[in-house]
Formats: sequence, structure tokens, C-alpha cells
Amino acid sequence: NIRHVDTHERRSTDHKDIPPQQIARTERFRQSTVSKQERKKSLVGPTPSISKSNVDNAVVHNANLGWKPPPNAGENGTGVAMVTSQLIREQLIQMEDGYKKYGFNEFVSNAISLHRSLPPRYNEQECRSIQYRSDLPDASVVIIFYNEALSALLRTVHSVLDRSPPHLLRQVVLVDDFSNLADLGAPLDDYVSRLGKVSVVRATSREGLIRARLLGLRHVTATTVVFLDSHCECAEGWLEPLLSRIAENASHVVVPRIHSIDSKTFEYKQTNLDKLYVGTFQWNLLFSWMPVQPAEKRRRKSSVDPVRSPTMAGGLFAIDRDYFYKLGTYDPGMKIWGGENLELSFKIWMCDGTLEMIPCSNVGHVFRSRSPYGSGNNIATNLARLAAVWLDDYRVYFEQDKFSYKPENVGDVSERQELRRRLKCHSFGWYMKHVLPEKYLPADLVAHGQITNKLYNVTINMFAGNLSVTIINDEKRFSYMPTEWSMYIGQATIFRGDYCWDADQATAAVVLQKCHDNGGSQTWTYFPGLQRLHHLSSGRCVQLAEDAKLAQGFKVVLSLCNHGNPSQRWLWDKSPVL
Ligand code: UD2
Ligand code: MN
Repeated sequence: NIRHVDTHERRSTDHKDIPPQQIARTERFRQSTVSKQERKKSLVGPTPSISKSNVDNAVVHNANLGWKPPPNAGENGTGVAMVTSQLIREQLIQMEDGYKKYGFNEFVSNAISLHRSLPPRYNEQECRSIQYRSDLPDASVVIIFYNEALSALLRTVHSVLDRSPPHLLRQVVLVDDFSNLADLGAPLDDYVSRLGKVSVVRATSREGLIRARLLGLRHVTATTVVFLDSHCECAEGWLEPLLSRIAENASHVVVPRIHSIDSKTFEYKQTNLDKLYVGTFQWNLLFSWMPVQPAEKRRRKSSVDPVRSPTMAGGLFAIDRDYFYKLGTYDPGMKIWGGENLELSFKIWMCDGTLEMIPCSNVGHVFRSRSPYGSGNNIATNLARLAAVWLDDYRVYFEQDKFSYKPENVGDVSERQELRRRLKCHSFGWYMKHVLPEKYLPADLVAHGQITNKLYNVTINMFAGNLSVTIINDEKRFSYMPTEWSMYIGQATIFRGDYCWDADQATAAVVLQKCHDNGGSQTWTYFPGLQRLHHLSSGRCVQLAEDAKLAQGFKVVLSLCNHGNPSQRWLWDKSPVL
């Protein structure tokens, strides 16, 4: 096997050494082709700011016309691709404004019915065949918003009203966190007054999402409360599976399976039951997604069983109302945005609850292209409070992160610490051991973070289950999150979730395979001094190679180790977690 890799490698090695000048050329060429293709498709990209020529062209070519959405825009969850060349000035401005104010394409949202249909669910049968008990508890849905696009907010509301069994939906409480947009005032009141079940509660000053949810909670009359962001779409059958799990035990806190609604086109991008994700966190105390881990896969008996989730994203969850109070709801000392989701997640697990993702409950959410709140000190305060109350000795890993850890504004957390004592919660060490045993400790890591080749300016990513090479400048253009790879002491795999680096015998390419934990072709060594990634069983080194067939033009292969070869040099940064 190894010999096979050898022969193949030797034959093609020469072509895989790419002179830097050529890379630069290739890159320029590639960038110009991509943008041409994009223009051809006339999709709304991450919108360029409206340049004068852009506007003028639009006016000249489409004097009285403007772009009109196709009939049935967005139905079945399809995306709406705007033809930017047909937009008139007002439309361009409106579109640009939408991105600025909301971080998504309001123009497209406005073009889509507030009652639009969603695609039929994958694996629908498996979910449909579940019989839920007849005595499910009822629910109050709390939707908080701050300066939300009206159409997105109302589509959220209608998706709840249209797709929840009436006897299970007690009320919908909208909480206006002191918005200052005219149509969210009297016109909204007027609109919802005709819907029944829906009421608007208004904060008298900007509270931030944590206290806004608490304000909504005070108006909740049902047994359970379901929180949603103001840009969601609930799919058929979303509510029953959540309530059913809570009915079994009031300490079950549940989140739906969240599908992404595209911020440019509003396409509802459905994932299927074999590709389930749950929540984890990074040591900078930010939430991240991870594939369901092998141990949890083994524990579950069917594809529709609840999946234990170490953390939640935060915006969409259902909880027994009294249990939420018992857990001390949120930390009211947290401001505006962030951190509350991990605080609640840790608290649920550490204080004897469970947090699960329910695969048969499907809800879409618009992941914004940018955050409209600016980056303030709020999140730093929230995270410092979170660490002070819940992390015990593990705080040091967070506090080492000077970028995230800013202790100045923590304030008084004694009440939260008292709450933790009163509830007799487990330690954070217990959480790590029982809930997230897969989580690395910075101290156990040989290396962690992005793997980049600085000379060629590329990084190695996991994309749709495959290894791919991304040019770093392009990442920004597509706002792509670079993959962070890990390697532990004593376990010489390079992995992300349950995917490990491996060698393809036939092509000598570096590929991703499910980790098998048996060493062999999944064993690697990293030499930080040489910046070399070494494959043990073949004795070869990881090298960047050109491949015109691939979108990005590069792949990674195994090749004879050659110290002087810059395409074999890989920097594995240990930040930002250490
Ligand atoms: C995620 C959560 C979000 C929240 C946040 C961390 C999901 C899908 N979303 O970010 O719910 O947990 O992480 O804190 O899990 N809002 C206010 N007042 C404010 C700011 C926001 O009412 O001062 C509303 C906003 O209109 C929206 C909700 O809070 O309905 C969440 O805000 P987001 O959508 O900007 O947060 P997101 O989805 O990026
Ligand atoms: Mn959101």
C-alpha cells in the first residue's frame, strides 16, 4: 500500500511544486473569473456598497421598470435570486439598507409571502410515524425583537400560528426591546390585534435580549415557554415533539433542529437526519456547532431519538416555565447579547437537567451576514460573569484568552453564586467528564487551530465532509469560517469532530475519513520548528499541490519530505483557544 503511494508520488512530485509567482497569477486569474461568474448569475452577493456607477447603470437601463419578484417567490422554501441589474435606484438603496439594518436581505424577505410553504421534510416518514401523547402541556411562544424587519417578524409569527395545533398554543408574546422603527409601533399593534392569541409587550428602555426574554416570560401563562428569534420559520410538526419531551420530565430542556435560512435569498436550507449537529463551546466561551460525537451516536437507538447537546445556540428552545424559574432563569446582569446561552446550558446540565436537540422538530433561522449591534463591551462582561460563576478551575483557560477575557465590568456575581449553591449543582469538572468528554483541554493539545501555508496564503478546511484548501483572501469574501484542527498528546490524529486526516492510497491525496482510533494511516506528527506535517505510515510530508479541477485550484497531497520546499510548510496556530 505504502509503495503504491510512493510510486504515484514520485511520478507527479515535480508538478506539485508550485512557484509562488505562479500561485499569485493563478489567484488573480481565479478571482476575476469568480466575479465574472457571479455577475453572470446576477445573484445578490454580499452586496457591494452602492457605487455611483452602479446606481446610474440601473437607472439608465431600467427607467420605469425595476425588478419584480417571480410569482410564488420563496414558496416551498426556495430562495429568491434577485436580478441586480434590473434594480432601480430605490430598490438598490432599499436592499443595501436591509443589509445594514438587519444583516439580511429585507428586500427579498418583503417579496416572500408571510405564509410561504416550506419544503417537504426529509425522512418525514420516520418522524410522522411517532405517536405523541394526547395530554401534551401547552406552550406560550415568546419572540423578542429589536429593530427587526417587519416581514421577517410577521413571517415568524404566522409560521407559529399556522403550524402549531391550536389547543397546544396558548399565546404568542412579542417583546419589543425598545425598537425605534415606525412600522414596529402602532402598525404592528394594529396588525397583531386581528390575529388573536398574539400580544405585544414593550420595554421602556433598551434591555438587551436577555432581559427582553425575561420581560416576555413574566407574561407567560402556559405550562411551557418556547423562545424564538424574530427571524424564524417553524415547519409543520415543530411543536409537538418539543412538548412531548418536556411532558416526560420537566427538567428536559429541548431545542429544535435548526435549519439555516439564507440571509441573501431566504432559501430554507434543509439538512437531513444523518447530518445532525449539536452545540459545544470554545475556550473563548463562544458557542460553536459540532457533529454528534461517536459516543452519543452509539447511545441513540434510532435516527429520531433526542440527541444530547452539551450547549445550545440560545435563541430557540423550549422549557417548562416553572423549571426555568427554578433554575434562576437568566443572569439579569448580562447585557444586550451573548453568553446567556452557555450560562443556561451549563446550568441545565450541572444542576441535574438535560439539554437535548429534538430531530423531528424543525425550525429555520436567518443567520445574519453581519451583527447589527456593533461590538461593545457587553459580551466581554457577560462572558466574564459566566466564567466567574460556572467554570471553577477551568476559568484559567478562558482567562488566558486576553482577547475575550476582560474582567473590568463583571460587577457583583454573588447572587448567581448563591443560586448555584442553593441548587447544589455539580462542578464544571463533572460537566466536562460526563457531558463533553470529547472536549480537549488546552493543556492536552499538541496543536490546535487553523493550519495555514503563509507563503501561498491558503488554509486547510473541512467543507461538506471533505478536505479542501481555501485561499485566505477568498475566505473573507465568502465570510467563510476557517476550520480549527486539533491534535492531542498521545493520540496522533489530526481531527475535527469525528473526522480524521487519512491518506488515499490511490491518489496520494490527504483525505478525511471517520476516525477509527486504530492509528495506522491516520497517524501524523507535527514538527513546529520545521512547520512540517508528517504522515507516519508512508513517511511522506503534507504538500500543497495544484489541481485545476477543484474550485479553489489546490489540494493537499503526500510527497517526499523536502526541507527546502515552501509548499510543505504549515503553520498550526495555537490561538485563539490558548
Ligand atoms: C444567537 C442566538 C440568539 C442569542 C445569541 C446570544 C440562535 C439562532 N440565535 O445569536 O438568540 O441567544 O446567540 O446571545 O440561537 N434582540 C433584542 N434586543 C437586543 C438584541 C437582540 O431583543 O438588544 C433580539 C433580536 O431581535 C433577535 C434575538 O434577540 O430576535 C437574537 O438576536 P440575534 O438574532 O441578533 O442573535 P443571533 O441569532 O445572531
Ligand atoms: Mn437570530
